[in-house]
Formats: sequence, C-alpha cells, structure tokens
Amino acid sequence: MHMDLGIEEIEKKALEEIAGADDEAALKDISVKFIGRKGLVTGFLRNISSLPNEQRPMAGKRANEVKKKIESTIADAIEKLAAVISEADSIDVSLPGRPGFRGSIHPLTVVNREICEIFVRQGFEIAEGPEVETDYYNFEALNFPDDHPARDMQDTFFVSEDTLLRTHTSPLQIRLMEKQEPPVRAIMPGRVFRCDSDITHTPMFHQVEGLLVGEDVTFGDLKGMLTSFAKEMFGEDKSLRFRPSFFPFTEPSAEVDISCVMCGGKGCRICSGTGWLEILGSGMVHPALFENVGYDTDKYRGFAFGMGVERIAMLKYGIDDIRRFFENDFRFLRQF
Ligand code: 2NM
Repeated sequence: MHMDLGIEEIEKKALEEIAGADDEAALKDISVKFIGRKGLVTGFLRNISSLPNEQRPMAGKRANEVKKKIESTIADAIEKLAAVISEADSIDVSLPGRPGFRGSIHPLTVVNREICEIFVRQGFEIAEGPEVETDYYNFEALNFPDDHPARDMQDTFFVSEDTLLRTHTSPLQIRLMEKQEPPVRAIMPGRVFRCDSDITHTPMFHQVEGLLVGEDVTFGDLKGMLTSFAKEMFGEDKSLRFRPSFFPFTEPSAEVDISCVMCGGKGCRICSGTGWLEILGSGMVHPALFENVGYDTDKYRGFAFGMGVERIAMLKYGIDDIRRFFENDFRFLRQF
C-alpha cells in the first residue's frame, strides 16, 4: 500500500503533518513515519527498481529531494519549539512586577519645609530675595565693621567691588524692615555662599533665618520660641542650652545647643564628648540695625536667629558628610 502513494503526495502529507505537530515527540514520530527505515519515502526509494527504466533516474532524484526537505523542515520545527520553551522558562509570570522608581523629595527640601512649617504655625511669614547682593545689605547695614574677616575676599564670593553672593539671608531682613513698620515676624529660607569646602562645609548651602520685631519683645521670648522649635524638630526629650556668643547684628547673642541626638548627653564621637550639639545662632537685634532702617530704637525690640539647613538635616538623619546632599546618588537620596 506504500507504493500506492506518489512521491509528490508523500511530500505534501509530510509537510502538513509537520506543520500540525506541537511537540518534539510528534515530530520524531513523523520522521520515523516518512524517512525512517520503514518510512514512506524509504519505501518509495526501495521500489524504484520496479519502475520502468526511463522513470527511475527522475523518481530517485525527487525522492532524495523530498527526504532532505522533510529532514530540514523537521529540524527547523524542533528548533522553533525549543526557542518557545526557553522563553517561557525565563519569564516567571507568577512573580510580582517590579515597581517603577517614583522619585523622592530631596532631604534638604524635606528639612527646609519642616523648619518653615514650624515657624509658619507660629505666625511667621516667608520672605525671599536676591542671591546677588550689595555690600551694603550683606554687611554694612548689618553692623559688620569694614575690617570684619567675613568681608575678606577669602571668605566671600565677590561679583564686583560692591556686589557679592550673599553670605547669609540676613540682607532680606534689612530689605523687609525698610519696607515695613513693626510688627515684623518673618523667616527667610534660601541659598547662601561662602568660600569654604570640607566635610562640613560646601561653597553653597542653605539657611533659614528669622526675625521678630515689636514692642516689648524680650530675650525670654527668644528662648521660648527657639526652645519650642528645637523640641518640635528634634523631639520633646531634648534639653536646650543657650550659650553666650557674638554676632555683629545681635546684642546680646547666644548659640543654641541641644542634648546630643546620638548619646542623649553622656558624650560620644558625634558631640566630641561634650554631650551637646550646636543647632543655631540667635540674639536680640542690635539697635544699629534699627537705626539703619529708620525704626524708633526706644519703642522697638526684636530677636533674630539663623540656622544651616544642611547641619540640621545631618543631625536629624545622622549624615556624616555634607557632600552627600549634592552628589545626586539615588541610593542616598531615595532613603528620605
Ligand atoms: C544668625 C545668628 C544670630 C540674624 C540676625 C539677623 C538680623 F539681621 F535680623 F539682625 N538676621 N539673622 C542672626 C543672628 C543670624 O545666624 C547664625
């Protein structure tokens, strides 16, 4: 009955069966059925001798072509199946998807907002202004003497003889007082610039300064205000220490320390064994400033304070190198 099929019919049937096969075992069976020892093509070849002489060469040639065609088509089909199987193996559809990176708020922005929010809740307005300032607003009006070391080229970035990159946000307080009679209650967040660079200083950093002016403002108000700020920022359990200091624009002046965030006051590496960490500077506004802006020095008193946002963020999050804030390494930034 094998001989009943012509070689063209055998080829057509083989190719149809290969196309319909969906695994390797089925393809092996097809191989046996057509080109195995007892296969249809093999049987056809064996029977060539019974054909008339003149048909034999042509029939033999076609039968060999068909055998090769079936072999290569089966090999291709096996290869295709293998590719599909390995792709299916490499994708585990039961795994949860990988979440995309959402981005996060920069730690300095987080801390800057937190500082501002605490004072805004106490009735302070937010004021902003130019980063390029005149010598007058940055130093002169703030009672810095002509020979103050901060006015040196080494400490301040000068743009020209009379203009510079502000070294603090205090110039804004002068601008604000020039425009507005007391009561004044404002904070000034912003970038400031100093020629300085090591693990705790960068040439650009961020400050928040505050100013409160009115009648009957006392040093007690300053202490109360800054104590409640520090406890909100670092925790109710912190103690505060007001330490006498000096700033040109305040008299008297005080630096404010909190009990160490690491050791709680016992003394450790972070607080250099003192138990205390400096978080801000403050004082009662020097009368010279009020004279410069035309306020009545008999009637008005004020207090002012200033802090570095980087320093507060380093203490709050235990960051030991200020340069981390500016390296833009996602592994650091996405933790906040
Ligand atoms: C500080 C420390 C102490 C301050 C003073 C003033 C001004 F202009 F209103 F008098 N603004 N900021 C001040 C006082 C800033 O930073 C460490």
